[in-house]
Amino acid sequence: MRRGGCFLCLVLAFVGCAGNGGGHAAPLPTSSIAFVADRNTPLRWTKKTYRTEAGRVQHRVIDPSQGPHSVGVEKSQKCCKQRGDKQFGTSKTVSTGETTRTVVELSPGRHWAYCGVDGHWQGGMVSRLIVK
Ligand SMILES: [Cu+2]
Repeated sequence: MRRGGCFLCLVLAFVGCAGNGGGHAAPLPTSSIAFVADRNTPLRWTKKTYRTEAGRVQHRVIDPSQGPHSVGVEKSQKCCKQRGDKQFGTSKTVSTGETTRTVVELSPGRHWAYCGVDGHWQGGMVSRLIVK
């Protein structure tokens, strides 16, 4: 019963945090980027370079193309996923016609936005992400 009670407390605390009314609610994103998979050229984002402000950045992955995509962000000299590259997480993978949103905390610097689906970043689905 004691364990159950604690579990319920955790659930309530989580629900409390989910609303925007509480002082401990997660801050809203300060900026957002729309990463659109190019519908004309396979394995490309529509922009070679994306720019955003530092802070909590919402990434939207929009997929009007054939095939699944996701977006991962890293800070490194050379993309992608090499030893020592600082990763900022990867979004859910979306299929044609779908959109997904994810929020990451970014500090100023030169980053990469790559598709996390196997073979996609290797095939060139990598763009620059400049954070000011
Ligand atoms: Cu992809």
